[in-house]
Amino acid sequence: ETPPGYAPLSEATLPAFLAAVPALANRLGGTPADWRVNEVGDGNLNLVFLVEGPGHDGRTAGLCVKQSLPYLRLVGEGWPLDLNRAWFEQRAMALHAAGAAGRAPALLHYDPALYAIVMERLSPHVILRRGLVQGIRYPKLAEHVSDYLAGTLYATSDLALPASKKRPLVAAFTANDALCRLTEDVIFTQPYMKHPHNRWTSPQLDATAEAVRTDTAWKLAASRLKLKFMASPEALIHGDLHTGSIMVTETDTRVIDPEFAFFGPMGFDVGAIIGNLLLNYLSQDGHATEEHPRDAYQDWVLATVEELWTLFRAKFLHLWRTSGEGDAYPAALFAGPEGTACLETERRTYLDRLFTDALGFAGAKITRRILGLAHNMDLETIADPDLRALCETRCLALARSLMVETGRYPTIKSVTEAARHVR
Ligand code: ADP
Ligand code: SR1
Ligand code: MG
Ligand code: MG
Ligand code: MG
Repeated sequence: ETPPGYAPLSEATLPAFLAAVPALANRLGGTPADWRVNEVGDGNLNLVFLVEGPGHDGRTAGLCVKQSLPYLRLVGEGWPLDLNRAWFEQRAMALHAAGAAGRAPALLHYDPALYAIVMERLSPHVILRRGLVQGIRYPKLAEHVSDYLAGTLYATSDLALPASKKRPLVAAFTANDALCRLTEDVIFTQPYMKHPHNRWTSPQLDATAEAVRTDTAWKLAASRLKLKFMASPEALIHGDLHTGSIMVTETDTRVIDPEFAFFGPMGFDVGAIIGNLLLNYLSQDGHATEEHPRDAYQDWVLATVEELWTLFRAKFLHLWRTSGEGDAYPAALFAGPEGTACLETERRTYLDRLFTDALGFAGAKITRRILGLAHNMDLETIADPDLRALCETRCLALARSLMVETGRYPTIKSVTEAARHVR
């Protein structure tokens, strides 16, 4: 049963919906009969339409419309899912807009009855994961993603926001319960047990999947990370920042799809992107051919991981030193040279802890893509199952080490070195 006023949009009904909002119709130009609509959703959850109109002054104009379905698209109507995820997505887009500073599509309109978001259409951007699988370099990626991460996470944390402003936001996003539970189940729980949602490359990884289920140290690490995910309202996190949630050109980078947003641990976002890049690195051996070796490309992927963390750390520290009205570290307690020095040491310790969190979450994000419900095209498009299983085995070895032996990785360089040598 869906609420009154809700119905899934279609390519046929979308023009009337847009025509009823003058600012959108005006942006597209011409009349509804001139608008071309395509449903392009390739994610796991929602409908996404791209619309193109004649625009003005001979320049075509586009829009993107994203609508919740009352179920999980990946599985079908048998798995109902809260429509309200669209509300959380548009609220997160609005709250992140200043911190993201142009690194996300502009939010143009929200229809609460249809659970439909209208946003800027990104063009000629492609999904980062697709570009990485093809071996395309994005020179600005680390700079742009670190801008987004530092900007959005710092601005919504207790370092920047007074508690009286943050607490109501934490309360509002606590209601994104359905999507938080989905993450808790499919990332932190199901890959470590027998569960009908799970799948893996079989029979090659049958013994590995079985071994994970009896690996107490790994299950404990996953559960510690789950607790951290559930009980650390540090900042408004994106909540699903994998390489399928980033759209790129050679010069531009935009983060899409924050429907899993809630106040959670910052390391979950940082770890999501690092984990997805490490997974891509290890998948490249499955895509290399004699004519198209991937070694130099693999170097670029790991250099990007290093640059991303290094820039994120520096940008977050800079924001903390230079701005913020948060209540967490009252300035009055840290006056004078001794206070300044002690606060600076505290900032570095904080970033070290965030790094450790991120590595654990990176491992969990890798593991779920190999043993859980939703897999990644980086590995899925390796046609030879033996070769795919070899890449996946390396991914799992690295993932386990990041989760269980996190203390072995004091620097990002130690992580990329481990990725290079994992067998
Ligand atoms: P889901 O929540 O179902 O994963 P996404 O928000 O990831 O949906 O969008 C699915 C796809 O729609 C993306 O992979 C991308 O191809 C396309 N898309 C999403 N937002 C935009 C946009 N603003 N401009 C252009 N294409 C977009
Ligand atoms: C049912 S699991 C679907 C996955 O797709 C989303 O993008 C999230 O990553 C979620 O875990
Ligand atoms: Mg998506
Ligand atoms: Mg999504
Ligand atoms: Mg190599």
